[in-house]
Amino acid sequence: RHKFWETQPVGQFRDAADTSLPDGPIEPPTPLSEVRADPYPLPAAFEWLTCDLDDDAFLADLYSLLAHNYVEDDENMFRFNYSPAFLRWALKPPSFFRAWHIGVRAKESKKLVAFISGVPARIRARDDVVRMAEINFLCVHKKLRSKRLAPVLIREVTRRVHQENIWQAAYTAGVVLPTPITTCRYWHRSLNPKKLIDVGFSRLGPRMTMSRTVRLYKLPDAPLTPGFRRMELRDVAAVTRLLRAYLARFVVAPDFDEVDVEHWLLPQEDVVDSYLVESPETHEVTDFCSFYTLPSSVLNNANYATLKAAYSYYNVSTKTPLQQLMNDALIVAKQKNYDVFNALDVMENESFLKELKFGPGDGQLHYYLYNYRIRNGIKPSELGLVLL
Ligand code: YNC
Ligand code: MG
Repeated sequence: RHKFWETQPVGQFRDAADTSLPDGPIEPPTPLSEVRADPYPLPAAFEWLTCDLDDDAFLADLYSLLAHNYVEDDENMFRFNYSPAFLRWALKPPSFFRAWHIGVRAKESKKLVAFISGVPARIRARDDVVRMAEINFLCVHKKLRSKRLAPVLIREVTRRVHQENIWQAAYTAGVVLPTPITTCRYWHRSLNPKKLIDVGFSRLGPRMTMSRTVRLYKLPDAPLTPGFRRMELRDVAAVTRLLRAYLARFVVAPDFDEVDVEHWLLPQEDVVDSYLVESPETHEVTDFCSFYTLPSSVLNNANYATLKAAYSYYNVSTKTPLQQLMNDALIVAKQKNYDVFNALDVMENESFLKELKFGPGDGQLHYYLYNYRIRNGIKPSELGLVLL
């Protein structure tokens, strides 16, 4: 039973067998004049806060709320530790709406106790390019859990998205809700196996010694593909062309233009890294790979406080085989001192995961669309969308 989700325009489990329901929007837009004008009520001790990510004091409060209360693994050994610079990048893309950065604070202490955010995106489902909100960073302080605050946050962000005449959204969650469009798995490639074993992220394989394990995951010191280099501002047009042509192959994918690519893919230290292959002969950009930086706090370990993790983002191969390109991505991540490189089984990632010594993780990541039905769902390999 989902008391809240059963009231929302999302694919309902009970409709799964109904073949008469068409793909596309579940409900039509309502006239803007009918969108509720006032914020939803909060319990009396709390108030809404429209956040200013340019204010370093607010950003520090948001960082700290998430660092202490955001997503943990099933065994509560690790917690995501999004950096302040990452949060600014994730929440301020081109044409972002400040009203979609929504905090809840205690009236008396002014302490930030909950948060939810949306950012605008154009997402294509089959041949329908839809303006959507990408919803992320839903967080309620541990001391306020199970009091039905999350549905209030979700309704409030929905109201503010509707005020911009946007009626669809995309989001991911580790929990099962009505109804995933697809369910993905994370795969992990050890870069620093000794530390990963020490903190309990991975275990020494059967009949493996530490020195054999270190040797197994060893990588060359520098990328192998001639012409492999960091992406620069001058590459935005070429990368946009490569990426648009590639993402057209997937059933659900973002519709990126050059402005989006400059924001989401131009490298920013310890936030997002992008590399490409420029042909040494023709100077044509033929291949592209990228990853974002999301450390995890290591809870309760005497030796280490954080794991430095790289997450595979968008990759396009036209000349360099994808496996060779991703091997170079692993090499630069190792050079930059990441402990682990993670990738979902989306797009064509399955084609390199096993060969490059990624191992399957235990958590699943479910992808959802709000007010948009895709009747039989899609396979992870049909998904061209990576949310942060
Ligand atoms: C979740 N992750 O099922 P029912 S992901 C959505 N996403 O409702 P309460 C969730 N809904 O089942 P708590 C959810 N987790 O009764 C729970 N729910 O219908 C639903 N964790 O609310 C749940 N961050 O306040 C139930 O639960 C109802 O106090 C229960 O709060 C939940 O960012 C939460 O994992 C997640 O901070 C805030 O546990 C809290 O437990 C927490 O009693 C750690 O809520 C951090 C964490 C979630 C990360 C993410 C994506 C969120 C998407 C939200 C949905 C967006 C819909 C589209 C809106 C725009 C539409 C337009 C147009
Ligand atoms: Mg609650």
